[in-house]
Amino acid sequence: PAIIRREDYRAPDWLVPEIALDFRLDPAATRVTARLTVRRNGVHTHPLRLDGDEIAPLSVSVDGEELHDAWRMDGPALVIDLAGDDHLIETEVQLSPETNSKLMGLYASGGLLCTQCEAEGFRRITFFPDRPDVLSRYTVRMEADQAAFPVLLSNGDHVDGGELAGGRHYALWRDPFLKPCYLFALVAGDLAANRDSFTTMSGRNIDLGIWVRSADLPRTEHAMDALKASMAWDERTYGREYDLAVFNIVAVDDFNFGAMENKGLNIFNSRYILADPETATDGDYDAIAGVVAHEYFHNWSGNRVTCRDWFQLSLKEGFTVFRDQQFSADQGSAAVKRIEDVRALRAAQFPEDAGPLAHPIRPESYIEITNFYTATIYNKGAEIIRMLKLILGEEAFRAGTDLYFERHDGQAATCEDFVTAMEDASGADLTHFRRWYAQAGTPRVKASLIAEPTGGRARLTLSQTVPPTPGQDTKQPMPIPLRVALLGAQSGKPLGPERLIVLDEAESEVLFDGLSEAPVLSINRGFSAPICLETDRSAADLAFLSAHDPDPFARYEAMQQLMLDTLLAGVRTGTVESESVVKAVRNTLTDPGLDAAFVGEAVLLPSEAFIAEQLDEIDPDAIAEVRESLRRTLGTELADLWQEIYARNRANRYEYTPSAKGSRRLRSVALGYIAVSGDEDWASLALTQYRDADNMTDTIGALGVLTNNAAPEREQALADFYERYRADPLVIDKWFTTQALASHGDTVGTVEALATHPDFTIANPNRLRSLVGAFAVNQRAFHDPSGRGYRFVADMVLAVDKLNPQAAARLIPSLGRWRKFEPKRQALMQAELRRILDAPGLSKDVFEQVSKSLG
Ligand code: B3K
Ligand code: ZN
Repeated sequence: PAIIRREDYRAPDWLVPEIALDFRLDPAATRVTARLTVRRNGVHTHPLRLDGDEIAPLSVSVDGEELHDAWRMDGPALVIDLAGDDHLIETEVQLSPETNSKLMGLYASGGLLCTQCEAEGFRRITFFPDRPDVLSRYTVRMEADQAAFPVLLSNGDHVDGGELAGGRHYALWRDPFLKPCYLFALVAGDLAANRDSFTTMSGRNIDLGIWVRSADLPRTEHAMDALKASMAWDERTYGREYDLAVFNIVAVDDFNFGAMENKGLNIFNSRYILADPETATDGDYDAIAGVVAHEYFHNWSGNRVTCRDWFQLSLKEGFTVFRDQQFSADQGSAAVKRIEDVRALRAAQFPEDAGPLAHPIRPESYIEITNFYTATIYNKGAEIIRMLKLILGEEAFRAGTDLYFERHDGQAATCEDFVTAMEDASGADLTHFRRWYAQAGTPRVKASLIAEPTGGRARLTLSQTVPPTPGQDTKQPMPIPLRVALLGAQSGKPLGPERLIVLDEAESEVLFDGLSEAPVLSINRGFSAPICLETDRSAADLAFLSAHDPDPFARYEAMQQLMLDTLLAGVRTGTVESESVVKAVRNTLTDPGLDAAFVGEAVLLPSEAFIAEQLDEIDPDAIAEVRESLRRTLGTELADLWQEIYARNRANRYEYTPSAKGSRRLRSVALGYIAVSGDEDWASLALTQYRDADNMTDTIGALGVLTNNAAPEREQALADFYERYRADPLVIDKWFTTQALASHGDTVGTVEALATHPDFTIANPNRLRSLVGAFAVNQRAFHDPSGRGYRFVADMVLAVDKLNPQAAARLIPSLGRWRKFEPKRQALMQAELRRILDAPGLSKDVFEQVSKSLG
């Protein structure tokens, strides 16, 4: 397959200022007529080239005359030779939404017809220059059977509609804003709306609608609250006002991604809309608010200002993730949100950056762009924006975003445009900062503080290296902003104000003086840079920071580092020196100044995968054993405390407040420790929590603990859960996931058996992810020494690839990390990757991921 390169970008030969689409909708045979006004762009003699994918033209006409020989197919594309500069092109195609299993283009989901066009799905609907720098004004007419599809939605404003003969009806929508075709959407179906309204800062009234099956209406309140909060927040924080008169959201059950920011008509995976306390966890509630905000924020960062080409994807995604992170931080505990975001970065992005699929946030080439909707583009992209804000300061950053939106409104922009706007607004020189866009790999920073015995002085030495990544052997130093403070070893108080040190050389030194006591180093506070940090701080220093650092993130981080050092030493030596961890955890559990949500995060051990990341050669069993042993020790040594905390945080009636959420979180963490503490009653405690719970957080918290630990109550609870929720697919997804993530027993066998369960299907991306996606990140089970886990996932990849290549390709990265494992597993993993590569008819998606992984 062809490699697309960033350096090959050329402006489009033809522009399409206007497009009128006419859909005669039918699940088996939909007719699409497209009328394109095309205009030659610049002086050239190139023909008009319209992308297509699995579609064939039924007719082609130019300026009202049907053509028979002036067009040709070049592979999937339609090519028309045109003289002159302005023409009207009309094409007609027929689609079969109900057999579209790729879920790209127009497809059917649970009786609805809906679309997904990003990145290159529009070409599956009609012939068009499917690239984000072609911006058009859209008029969309839809016609369908009125009984089956009473609601007809598209982008922009509803301008006309009515009944037609034969039980049919139509609707006409017009979007006044120019947009790239990836933001086109339509939905047809039997839907009901939760309707509300929002008054913008300039006093305009916006009609809001969240469209779902009518039975699901009661589960849309939380999403609606989040939408209104997002609209107000973007006005306050970025001065961004909504621009159309309507904003609609539709929830669909079959969706490749989380959600999609189509102009004025966001389409969501139903898991990011539907929630009530009985069926959604606190984590689900948070994710819903975050995704609703994210898609809403795209209206400016993505839609009003879009991307010139797909290499600029992080321009909209990194920035928008940053904006949704800020929003969520402002809604609840900023410290806990930061901890969660960093944990997600470390779980998904750091391994990606250290493996065969590493790429800069602005990649240089791709085979299939869908493979680049990655944690790097999204989450590392957000960290880059966060660093910009830190370096420039709050005010200059806002001046920069204002300038960016003003300068590029209605345009398809580049990452370079964003950085230039930041420079122009602030006067800063960001020449070196641009390296963050160009270089892949997580920088490693070493920091060492040497206090002089007398004179109140200390010297901080810093050095950085950026590891080689595919295609980039040598790297230049990055500008790394480090928030640094020194704390007094006796008083625990900061010795002077926090400093922002930007390390932009390979090595550097910073002097501190006027220190009134011996200092302890607190560095990369708030995770000010996305790096791996190595310091020579002792266990005592880390324990001290975990108890005294006024920056909550730094406190959490010190504890994590202490735990990690202990665990890594355990893997090396076979014995776990748990004393300082036990003391530090006790200290955290008994500190009256800390809130429950923070404590719940701080006392969790680093994940097996994160421990693995630190090692040159991974033995998953050794890691699991050492981690389990430290977990058991914490359970037993602090048994009374866990019991007391469990009792103290016993929920009363369900409430969705930060403090009630924190209590639920800490209580489930405590239950987990009680289960490994040797307490005889743990299973009945868990079962009682399971039975008495009035919310899904407590229910699944108990079920998870039961599933992880062998007990007869496990089967009982799992069977009960299934019976109770068998009619609710989103909850049954949790039932699959809980078992796929289990850390005890024969998880491989369980997962193989679940794959034959009548409720399992590879056609629905949520269900596929709930079992196979979850299993592939269960480090111990997936890496079962027999290789069965690898074989299972590879079989799934091959089966799914025939239906939905995007979904199949997402399963590759876990196998792709083979180089990091001990030799036996390496060989087994590589063999499965080869077996996939040898399969006939592989998609571009899977081919790219597998060939790069073996590469
Ligand atoms: N922009 C969409 C991503 C769609 C991905 C399609 N492969 C969702 C989002 O990031 O908001
Ligand atoms: Zn996005």
